[in-house]
Amino acid sequence: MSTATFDLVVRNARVATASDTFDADIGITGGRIVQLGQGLPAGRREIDAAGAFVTPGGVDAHCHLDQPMEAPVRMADDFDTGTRAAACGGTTTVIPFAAQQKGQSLRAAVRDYHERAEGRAHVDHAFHLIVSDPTEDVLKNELPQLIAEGYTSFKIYMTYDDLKLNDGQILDVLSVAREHDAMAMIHAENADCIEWLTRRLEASGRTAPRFHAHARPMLVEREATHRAIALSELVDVPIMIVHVSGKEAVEQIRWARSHGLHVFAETCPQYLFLTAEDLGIDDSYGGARCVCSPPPRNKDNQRVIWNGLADGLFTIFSSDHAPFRYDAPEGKKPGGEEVAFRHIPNGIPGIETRLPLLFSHGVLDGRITINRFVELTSTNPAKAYGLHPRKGTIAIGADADLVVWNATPRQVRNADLHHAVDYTPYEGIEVKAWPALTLARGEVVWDGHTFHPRAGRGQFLRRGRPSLLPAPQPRGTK
Ligand code: DUC
Ligand code: ZN
Ligand code: ZN
Repeated sequence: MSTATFDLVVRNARVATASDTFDADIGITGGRIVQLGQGLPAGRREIDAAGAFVTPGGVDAHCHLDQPMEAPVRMADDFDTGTRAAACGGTTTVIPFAAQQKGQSLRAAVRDYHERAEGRAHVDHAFHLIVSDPTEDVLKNELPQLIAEGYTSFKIYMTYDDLKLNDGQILDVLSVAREHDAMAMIHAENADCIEWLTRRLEASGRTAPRFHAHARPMLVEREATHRAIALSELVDVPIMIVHVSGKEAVEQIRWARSHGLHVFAETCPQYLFLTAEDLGIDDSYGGARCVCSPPPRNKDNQRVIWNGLADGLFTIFSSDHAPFRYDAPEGKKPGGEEVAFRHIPNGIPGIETRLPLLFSHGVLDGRITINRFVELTSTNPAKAYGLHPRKGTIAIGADADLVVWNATPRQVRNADLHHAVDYTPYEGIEVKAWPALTLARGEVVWDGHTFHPRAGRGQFLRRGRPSLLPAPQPRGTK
């Protein structure tokens, strides 16, 4: 009989959490961290981290996997390939979206999404809801029931014809978030301005991918961000503004915070590493690879986003992985055609590169501390969406989701990635580190060279009350 105390010990780790950095061995049993200390007794298995940084597994709280799209468009990644890529980039929990189609019940959308995930995921996962049709039944029954069942967050769109809500509908849905303690995520871009600009661009023949950025200038994001803040103030409920792209939206969020409003904010790698020039400097079609919304801006705005990551403006850093193949009739060339920008599916891949890009260019280049890195990529997403402290930290009782970092310089190459997309927008970018090991509930899923598949090993996570929400007030005190 084995005398080992633990299933696994990760030895000599330089552990970083959102608050501390310390040297420890990590004792793991039954997929959980059961002891932290120096000189721990033997485990059945031992991994020597030899002074390497060990961080909590990433929580990617904004990614799109196998989300139903209008034909012929289809996402390249399902729960198998998407979570495979996540694991190889150090992410051990993903939260994609169960999207309600107009006319569909929320419950049906959730049921359909469970079928898509069932038996396929390599890492743990939860679902945000997308509310696109807030009928009376949705507002009174379905949404409150689903929140009570652990779907404690949902996304609201202010743009996209098939998803957008008007202001009255947004107020209705935010009221449900307030009443039932859910986190409301908001995609803030002004749909009418975008449509008006798009028509004018089309009328003058300006339909190449680069005009996507002209149709969605910062002004449309600034206005919608301001309006989202005002609507949340009216209802008196916290919101999360997602994929913030630059200065004018950041200014709105700073203003809201300075007025005591609970406005959380998310940004993504594309706003640090891409600019509008990546959509093309002429009318060639290749820029379709980087068409996403809001669009990437310019270098000045990249600096504003870096500052917001460093100074606490941003709450979380997500990928907004929205995977479409470039050279494919179901991807960026719908039906095999080079189409006008209006018809290019919005979104870029990034689930595997999110952590290495921020670790290298943020932590190792001295822009943010390693503790802030952990907070942005793991702890705060877990807190914002009701998964903490099971996820998002290295602590006794937490799931043994861990990343051991190497410090080996390399270039990002799509050929090395594990998604099912035929490009990465980050091709050729230098990074100074990459996960040498990813453990998901104590199992090695990535060893720095090889992915260790076990489709279905990822569990669905029923979530609790988002702990970033302010403590509930006794009735009558507000
Ligand atoms: N924008 C979104 O809002 N979602 C998916 C991808 C994108 O570009
Ligand atoms: Zn969005
Ligand atoms: Zn998105």
